[in-house]
Amino acid sequence: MPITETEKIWMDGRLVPWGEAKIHVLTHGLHYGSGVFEGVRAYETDRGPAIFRLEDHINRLFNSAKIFMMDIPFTREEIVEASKAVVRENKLKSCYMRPIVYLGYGEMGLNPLLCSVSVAIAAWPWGAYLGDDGMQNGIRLKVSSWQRHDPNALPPAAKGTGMYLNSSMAKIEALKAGYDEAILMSPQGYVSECTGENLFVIKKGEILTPPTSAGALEGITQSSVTRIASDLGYKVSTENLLRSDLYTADEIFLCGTAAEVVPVSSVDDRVAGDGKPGPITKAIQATYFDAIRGRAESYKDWITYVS
Ligand code: PPE
Repeated sequence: MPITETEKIWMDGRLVPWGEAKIHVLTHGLHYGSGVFEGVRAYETDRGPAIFRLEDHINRLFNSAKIFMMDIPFTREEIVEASKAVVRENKLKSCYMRPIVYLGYGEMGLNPLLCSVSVAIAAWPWGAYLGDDGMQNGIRLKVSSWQRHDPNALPPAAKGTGMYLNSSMAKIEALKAGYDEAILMSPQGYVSECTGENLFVIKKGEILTPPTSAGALEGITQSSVTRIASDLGYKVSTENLLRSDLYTADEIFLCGTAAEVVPVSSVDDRVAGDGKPGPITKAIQATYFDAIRGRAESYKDWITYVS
């Protein structure tokens, strides 16, 4: 999806013009994928723009950095304030935000402990990640021939930049085969997640989602959906799922910050339910859209106004 340029990007403590937010080609993070990042969204509310679950994203960013032993040279509060400033200073009503922590220029080689740690936060307007049609009518998924990495190869709880080559391989395969998105399985044979989204399966009114031990990121949207679904009266469980569970589900949807909540119409050409977004998916989607825009009183604790 193309990026729409905005005015300023926060880099290591100051706002710089978009075109000047540059790094050296010998930056460690470019060579070894040694970075961690977040995807965050801000939405227009009746009290101005608000960032959805900002503190949770920044906490996960710090956890990701801790896993890879990167010392972020700013406090959580400073990163939270910088995130708000990026939305405010770019006068954005709604946007996608990309905080990234990466090992910088100056050291080469596989010992990352000597490297400098840099932080940047960019924001730009971004539409429906998997398309407006997919959001309305559902998308077609394919189980990938690429596996999600084993938790002892790369930790799924960390959102590491280099880890995403795995997702990109699966995405390429799915798109080339004419599908919209891929599902990755764990090396143990359980359903993990999609390339940039968590997955939910609905069977006989019960809502199921795979655990981190199956290679899934601890999704913030996944946790929002879990709370929303429970509040709507559904039973939600984190459970290992088999490939066949995808084929016999009544409803399937995926979720993530970029993607939001997206219905699935089929998996490997096995139609989910009647192929149209199901009633539980639609109810969760509608509540999620209210929550992110600050329209649901019970989820106001999830939003941070930028001014
Ligand atoms: N799994 C993966 C692998 C993943 O990348 C994401 C977010 C999720 C699950 C959902 O997590 P959460 O956003 O906390 O609900 N993917 C981000 C990046 C997408 C991209 O780079 O493109 C995102 O949604 O911002």
